[in-house]
Amino acid sequence: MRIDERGLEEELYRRYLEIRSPRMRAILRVQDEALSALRDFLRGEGFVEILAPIIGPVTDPGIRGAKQVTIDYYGHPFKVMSSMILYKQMAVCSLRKVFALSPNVRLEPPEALKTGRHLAEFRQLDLEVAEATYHEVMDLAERMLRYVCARVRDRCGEELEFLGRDLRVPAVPFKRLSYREAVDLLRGEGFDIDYGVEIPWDAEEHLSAMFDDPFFVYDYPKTARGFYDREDPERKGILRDFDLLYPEGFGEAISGGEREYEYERVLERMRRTGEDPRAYGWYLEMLKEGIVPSAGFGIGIERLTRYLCGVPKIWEAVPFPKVPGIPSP
Ligand code: ASN
Repeated sequence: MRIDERGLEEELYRRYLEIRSPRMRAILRVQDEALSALRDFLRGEGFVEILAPIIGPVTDPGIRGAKQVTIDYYGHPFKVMSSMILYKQMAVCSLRKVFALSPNVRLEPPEALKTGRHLAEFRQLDLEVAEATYHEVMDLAERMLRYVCARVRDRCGEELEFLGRDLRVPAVPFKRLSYREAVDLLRGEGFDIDYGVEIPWDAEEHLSAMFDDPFFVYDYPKTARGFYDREDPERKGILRDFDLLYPEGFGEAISGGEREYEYERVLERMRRTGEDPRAYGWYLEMLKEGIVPSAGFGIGIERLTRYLCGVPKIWEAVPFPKVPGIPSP
């Protein structure tokens, strides 16, 4: 390891000392306002907040190369939630519009440290809407983000000034690029990306830096995402899903989509993504009973804080960051 890398590791390990700094105080005040704004906005839209499980027999497998954490639960291998997607699909059968703010653990490869936007432990606000389309939840996401930016700008003027952040309140609707359009744009910028693969981190950052306001990328290819994102019945191989990207190089903010909800289709998708259906006993049982079609998304809280505050690295937006590869407290 090079000296500067060791220096960074040391610094990241000791980030907890930052909690008393005026800078971290300002960041946490902005985050507090953002959390209140998210909750107020969603309650105003008729959502009910639920509390998500933290462990379970299976968790979200669609985590793009990150590893799940397994614990011993009375002799049964249990997973720490990488997202509560499987549970929110069930919760909407009862409450129609739900959200939950919960911690997720994803052991990203140590190289993910370089992106400055990956944490191994983070918090996500997950929401789900019964019988919605992916374009409807994109409408919701843009109104929500605009509301949060406006509230923070309005109520955290002092903090933003201290942080040197000139936060824009984005106009809606946000731009919507199909995955194909996004890949073409990146190819035009010299990135060698094959259609059908996930957009790599560096390319995504570049794409994000090409815009001044948040924007969507939708219709990802089937090969790039988890089994629960719904494949368009009329356009084989294309998912009715999306990401929202922050501008200015901040990168991915949200990912979401419509869900597969029919037992047979889910089994088929699981086979293709290499999931063992036997591990998903309770989930498949519920699908067999019948669940409502739904759409939803998750927004990473630390990334939102980072964007609102305009700080370069994700760990600067977290009081006790767990950064890939660093065993910090
Ligand atoms: N929360 C995301 C969603 O709703 C899934 C994820 O985090 N992988 O689609």
